[in-house]
Amino acid sequence: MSSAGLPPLDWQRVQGALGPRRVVGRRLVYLDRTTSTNDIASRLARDGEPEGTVVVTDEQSAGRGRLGRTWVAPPNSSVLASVVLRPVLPPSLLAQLTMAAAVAVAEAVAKVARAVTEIKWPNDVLVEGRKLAGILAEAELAGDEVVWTVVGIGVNVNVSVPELVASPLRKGDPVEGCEEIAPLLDATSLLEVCGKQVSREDLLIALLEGFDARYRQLRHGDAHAVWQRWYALCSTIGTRVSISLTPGPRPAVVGTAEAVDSMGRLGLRTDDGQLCWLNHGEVSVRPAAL
Ligand code: BT5
Repeated sequence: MSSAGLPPLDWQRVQGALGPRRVVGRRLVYLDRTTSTNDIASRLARDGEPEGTVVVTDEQSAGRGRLGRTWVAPPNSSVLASVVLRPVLPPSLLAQLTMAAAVAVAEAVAKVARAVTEIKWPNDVLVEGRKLAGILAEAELAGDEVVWTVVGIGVNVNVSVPELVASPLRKGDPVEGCEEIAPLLDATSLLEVCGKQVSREDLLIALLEGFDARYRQLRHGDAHAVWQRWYALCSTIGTRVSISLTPGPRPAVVGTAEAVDSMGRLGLRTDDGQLCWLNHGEVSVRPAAL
């Protein structure tokens, strides 16, 4: 099982399958190679791009995760997409977009690959505890308003774990690169899960259709429906977790994840009985020993 020799994305097929009466996927911008789809989508958004445009690529030279981390994907192996949105939401509710995207990934994977996924707070989609997909939302704010937001989604499709581990990490940053290899050993892909290649086009079409439906729910004031579906898929609630507050060498907070509210904050019951509300921008989560 290898990603060598995989064909480029048939983006015309994706474009043709997306009907005109939608928001997400209204326009598709395909690049065979780029730095990061989030970079391109942010630049388009800054230049006034209407919402719904999706930037997709087959290869990123500087794919990003949160907190300056790297996202790796061998060429032609993955779904790498960023959606420009202009939501009428206060910045405190931006996590709802990440939730909508995570639900769309989970449902697209169920539909196209018949695989059961779970969501790890705040933004990972896992299969049997292994990371299949990640979401990176970035936004420009003006005071209390969101000017634009870009929701970047990466899904490991036709790639094996050894190939992910062997993928070049960010150039010129070997120390951070090494620290980022260990989590890749806990990654998975649809190739690994299904034992055969999965159509990236079918997955991307289902993903964009699902994201469009969820985004419409948010626009029509039905954030509760998105949150409810997300909550049902989330495997973090009820588990013991260790949360490191980053950046900086502050000690981890350990407790039981008790709830996630509509702002996407995790309610952590610490061992002294206090309930702390943690914002997803500040933490990384690991399972904790009992
Ligand atoms: C994420 O960050 O999970 C968000 C990833 C978003 C990637 C998409 S791809 C399209 C768009 N353009 C971009 O440049 N980014 C978005 P975070 O939770 O910080 O996870 C990053 C960590 O996951 C890294 O430190 C690695 O350890 C690990 N990782 C990197 N690549 C991975 C992969 N392909 N599969 C699983 N884990 C990976």
